[in-house]
Amino acid sequence: MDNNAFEKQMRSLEYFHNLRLLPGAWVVIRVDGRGFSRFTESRYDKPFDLKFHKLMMQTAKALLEELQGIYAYTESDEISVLFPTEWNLFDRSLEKIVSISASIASATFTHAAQTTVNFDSRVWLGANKAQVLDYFRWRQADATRCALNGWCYWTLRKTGHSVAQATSALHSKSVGFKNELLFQQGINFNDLPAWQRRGTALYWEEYEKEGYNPIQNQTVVVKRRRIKLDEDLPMKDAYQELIAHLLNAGQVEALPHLADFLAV
Ligand SMILES: Nc1nc2c(ncn2[C@@H]2O[C@H](COP(=O)(O)OP(=O)(O)OP(=O)(O)O)[C@@H](O)[C@H]2O)c(=O)[nH]1
Ligand SMILES: [Mg+2]
Repeated sequence: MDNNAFEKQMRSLEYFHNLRLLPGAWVVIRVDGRGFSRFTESRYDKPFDLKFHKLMMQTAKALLEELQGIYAYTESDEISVLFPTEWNLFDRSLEKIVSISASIASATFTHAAQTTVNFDSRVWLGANKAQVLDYFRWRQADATRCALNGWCYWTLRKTGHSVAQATSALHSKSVGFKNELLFQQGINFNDLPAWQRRGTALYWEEYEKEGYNPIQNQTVVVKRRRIKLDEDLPMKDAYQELIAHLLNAGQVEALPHLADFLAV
């Protein structure tokens, strides 16, 4: 076999390398911390930890910036990043997108936390805007369900219940039951921080910046982009309206700048 034939044969065994995301589809990449139940157990406050939350936001910011997404949503140990239909990074190669997004997330979190972690990554494809709205509503419902379960579970554990007792006390129980359980311990679920119950969003906004043009010797106003942070997301229909607004490239009302939050 000559060198060319050998090269071709070997390349043909890179079997998945030609896979491309469907042209014209909306793309969401979701990364998720690997084994984070164990990783968070001894390192962070339960059920929620502000330090951990900030690390997740920093990771979401890196993904949004480096991959040029239009919207990122984070809850628990996962981050979803939305890309427009015309997004063409890495020629829409599935292998590249999945591996590089997992790599960006793992490296960013590891560097910021000074502890090695891994993220997995997957791709979701949406045929139209309605499916994209459903996707984010789905992840937000997951955030709410996990927050209620997490608060109940750790409230029971902190009041002397074993793993088995806490697990069985919550098994197949209704939302009403869980809310009441917390209420009996002086916790009103609806008063807990919105980022815990509804997740957090990051997206781009345009702003005007004053600059100086030395050739014309005058002050000019230039448009710049920066990432906004929304930790007080609405729910259900109102949340879908916010996403619909972003899909239509609308402007969202002023919110605190991410850098201000991370500096706290
Ligand atoms: N202590 C603490 N744990 C958190 C926080 N946010 C998320 N977690 C935990 O992260 C875990 C995420 O769950 P999963 O992604 O389903 O489980 P996993 O262990 O990461 O498993 P794989 O994703 O399948 O690798 C849950 O156990 C959460 O309790 C937090 O703020 N504090
Ligand atoms: Mg995980």
